[in-house]
Amino acid sequence: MRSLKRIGRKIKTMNSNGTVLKIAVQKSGRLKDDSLLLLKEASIEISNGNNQLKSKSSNFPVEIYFLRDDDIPEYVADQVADIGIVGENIFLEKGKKNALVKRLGFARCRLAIAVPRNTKYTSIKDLNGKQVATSYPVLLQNYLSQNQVSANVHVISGSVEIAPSIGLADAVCDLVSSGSTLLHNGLVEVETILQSEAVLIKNCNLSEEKNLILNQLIFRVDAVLKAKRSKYILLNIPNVAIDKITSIIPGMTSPTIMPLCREGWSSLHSVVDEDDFWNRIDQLKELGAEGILVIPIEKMIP
Ligand code: PRT
Ligand code: ZN
Repeated sequence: MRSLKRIGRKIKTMNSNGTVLKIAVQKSGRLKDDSLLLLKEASIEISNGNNQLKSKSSNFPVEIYFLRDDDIPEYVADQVADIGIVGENIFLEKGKKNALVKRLGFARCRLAIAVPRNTKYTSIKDLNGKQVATSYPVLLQNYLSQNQVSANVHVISGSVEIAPSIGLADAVCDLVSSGSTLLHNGLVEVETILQSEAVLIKNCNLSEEKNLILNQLIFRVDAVLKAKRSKYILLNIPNVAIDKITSIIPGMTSPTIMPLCREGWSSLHSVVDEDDFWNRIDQLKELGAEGILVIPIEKMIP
């Protein structure tokens, strides 16, 4: 691994030159709180007063710019900001020459086509010659073209879901998370164009100094995201099952095993992935594990 100490020393030197990485974050809306929380969990302190446009971290060489999410890709492309946190939907729709650095696991949603409940819909071909309202004309048009469908795309900036009921469109293409907005407007989802979540994007021409700061930021973000996906687990196991249980929950390197006062039993500590957590717990119980404790992890550094 490239020496983090060396990177840290280099950043300190650069910091004395005043190099800071400029991060664009949504000013208000669905992405803002989780974006700032992620930075906080990465131990980056930021003061965020009301109506503040810019804020400098007191303990890491970054400056935060609070902007509308739609503008972030352009500001990053123009190097007003060096990196930004936006929905993948906006990153792809805006089509700027930025790079996707990392998926961040929050603000999950999908871009979907929906039609009125009473519409007979069998396939995307049914949209030939129809009007589709959306705030995502680029992504919609790409999808229609890929499917050789020729529809009229109506660009609307908000409340897309009411377009069919006021006679403005036959279908909509909008973001969906719980699906309740579509339901309330008598629409049903028929096509998924994109699965989206918040992403970290960067300008492709960052200086070496800025890339070094970015690498350290990514290192911290990785530790936070990995910890969120994992749980620390403590359990009592019969010694005869140690080998089998170790193969089920191998942990980061290998589990810690300590003898219990109870003859023939040990305590085992390990780390499990959130995704297949319950499946593994069932297997552990079948092998005789008892007294299972599960603890959240704050940071995980391999
Ligand atoms: O003011 P600014 O331009 O910065 O913000 P905005 O109002 O354009 O965006 P905002 O805050 O609403 O959303 C920011 C990002 O959050 C989006 O670009 C997506 O990446 C992500 N996201 C996640 C969502 C949703 N979920 C979502 N459900 N963005 C919008 N919605 C809307 C959707 O447009 C529809 O109106 O919520 C409604 C559907 O929600 P459900 O739960 O009823 O399905
Ligand atoms: Zn927006």
